[in-house]
Amino acid sequence: MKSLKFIVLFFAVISIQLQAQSPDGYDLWLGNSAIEVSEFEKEYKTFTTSVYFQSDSEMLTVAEQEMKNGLEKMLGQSLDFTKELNSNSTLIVAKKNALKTEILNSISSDFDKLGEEGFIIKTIKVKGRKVLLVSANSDNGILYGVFRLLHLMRTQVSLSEINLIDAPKVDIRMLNHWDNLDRTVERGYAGFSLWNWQKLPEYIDQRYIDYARANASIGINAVSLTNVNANALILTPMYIEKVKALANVFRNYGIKVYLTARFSAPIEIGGLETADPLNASVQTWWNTKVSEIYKEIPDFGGFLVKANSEGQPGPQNYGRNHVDGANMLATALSPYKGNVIWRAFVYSEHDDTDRAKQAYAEFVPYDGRFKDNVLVQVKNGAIDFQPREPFHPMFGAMEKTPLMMEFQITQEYTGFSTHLVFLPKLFEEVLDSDTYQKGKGSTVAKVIDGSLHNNKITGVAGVANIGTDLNWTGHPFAQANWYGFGRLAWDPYLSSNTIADEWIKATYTTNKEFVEPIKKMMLSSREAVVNYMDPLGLHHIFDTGHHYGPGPWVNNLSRPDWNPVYYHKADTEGIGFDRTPSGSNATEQYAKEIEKLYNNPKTIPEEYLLWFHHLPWDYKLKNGHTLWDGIALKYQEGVHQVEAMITTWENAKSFLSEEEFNEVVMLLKIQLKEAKWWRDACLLYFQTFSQRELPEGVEKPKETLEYYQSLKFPFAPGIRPRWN
Ligand code: GCW
Repeated sequence: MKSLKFIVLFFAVISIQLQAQSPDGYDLWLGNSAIEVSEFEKEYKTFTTSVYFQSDSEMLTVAEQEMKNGLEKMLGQSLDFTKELNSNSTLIVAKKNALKTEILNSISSDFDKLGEEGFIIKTIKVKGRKVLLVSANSDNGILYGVFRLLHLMRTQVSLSEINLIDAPKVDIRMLNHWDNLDRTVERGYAGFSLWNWQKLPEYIDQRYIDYARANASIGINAVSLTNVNANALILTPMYIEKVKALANVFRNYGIKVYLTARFSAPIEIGGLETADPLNASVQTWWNTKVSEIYKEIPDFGGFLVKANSEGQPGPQNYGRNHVDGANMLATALSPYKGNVIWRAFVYSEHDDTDRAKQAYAEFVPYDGRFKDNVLVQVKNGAIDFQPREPFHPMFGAMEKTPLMMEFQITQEYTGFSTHLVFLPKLFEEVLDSDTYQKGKGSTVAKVIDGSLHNNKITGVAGVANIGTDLNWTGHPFAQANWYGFGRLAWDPYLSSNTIADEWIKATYTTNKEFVEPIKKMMLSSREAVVNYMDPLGLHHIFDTGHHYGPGPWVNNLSRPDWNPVYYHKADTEGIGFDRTPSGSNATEQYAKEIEKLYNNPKTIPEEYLLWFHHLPWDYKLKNGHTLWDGIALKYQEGVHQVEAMITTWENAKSFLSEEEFNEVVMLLKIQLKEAKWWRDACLLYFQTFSQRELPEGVEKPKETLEYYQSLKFPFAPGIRPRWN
């Protein structure tokens, strides 16, 4: 008997060690390796001597399992969870309604702050003994509390005096997958789509469960499964059954499923002759379709719609407008409390005004006309997910419409999944921007969380960077972008510094010697990509179609606003897009305070300079350099920043397994090569206009401009497939 015990123990230890060493990244930030020599290990063990977990629902059973697995792996011992809450309990995980009065008395007012999804983690005294309590008003809150507690232990935070109350500030915290039914992913760089439509509904891949766990651990509570360049087939019964199978998995993790609705679906799969939103039979078709969906998926979230944008069908095909289209779908969804998320990413081939102005011009007049269950989803900037964009002026202009933020987590314009770019830094910059809509302090975060305008419903969406790659995101550090997105959707006031800190500690180690330099590297990585791709407000100068690499020279596309030359406007005089009153006057879409600041090249923050101004090559920057020299030096700085990232990573080697270390080294080397490629190609091209030498300190390009222009990448990943 004794020897059997020994063998079991021996294998348990081995498996803990393997877990700790598993470097493939599949565990994300949830790797529950045995806690390294931790000053809190004793404390955690004391708190887990007798655990009571209220598990009287499916969701709570899932949460209990998560907790048990996590604790056992971290503490390296098996734990007994008691069925009864008793006087020996050291850790109590239970909803408010299951707590005894003596406990409730000490915390009852806290529950008012929790809403439907918040939780409390608090050490309380029961009869002179310390007890750790995780509580909430709902199952959902408990689930989030469990994940947070495990995170706190994983990142070695003392629990002995903990008093944490946390609740999400945003209602819909959503991933948008741009996944096609053939499993390709538009702008996806991490393999194929997770959704194995052919094997669904019967075959439930473990990945679906682990994906849901990861999302729940950071508070993501909604996913749109399909590409916004939509295929109507997803709304047919065969696919609804498959979607139902996924929804059944996700439900226990508090996640609602949304689908993208192709506006012309009534024609394509319904046999109607029109999709006119004001046509009664079209409305009836959608009503019926929605009721079919809710019959199978009672908590279905609703539709995400890209309409009359980049060739997608929409209400304008019938002389109607966005309000008509969105409200028609909202009418169908509202009996079930479903939502319409209507995208504002529109710019028209028939409109030759500045593309940056078009969404605002089209949507702002509709403020107040959308139904209550419509949210308008706006990209963070007015062009398209560039490494840096000023915040979208719509965020300061629609008081009566819930505006949902759309960030891009997948790195379409920031180096695919080969570049280490920590995007929460970008997200934070946008959320912290002041719209001045209701005076100073009217930040985008306050628009998004509804506090500025008292919105009844709020949301944040991120275009997912997840696929079938073993580590989910391609680049191990791209996991931090998924993580950080979720954290910011939960609390748009979190700092990127805090997020990086949490992620590094949960993913690698809590050792300061590792955490501090790696954090510094992550936090500077976003500025690096801006510098080596789009310094000083340059934008949209990537190559055609696949968007891989530089293409500032491209000028032959059918629509002017698809050509990079439209955006940089380089000529022998200078460079930049004049969006002041002497140009397109896009600045007038911002509040007066910003307009004034931005109209003047001397007062605009220089990171936006060429976004709003066309300036001579000899224009003097704040640091005394001419514009030409300044651009060149920024490109060079970006390259140096990547070199510094490599050094940082090399110095961290002793904390990493061979595999973990090498994987990132190889990726950083590609990043360096591509940073140089961007620098050289852009500078050689712009030099044909500036006619000036490269300043001292900027490396001479190794190739000619013609060489860079000749590069072709017909098989670059993430390329747009045929849409229908
Ligand atoms: O940036 C562009 C992308 C398209 C995408 C579009 C959008 C889904 O290049 O691939 O289409 O934005 O956001 O609709």
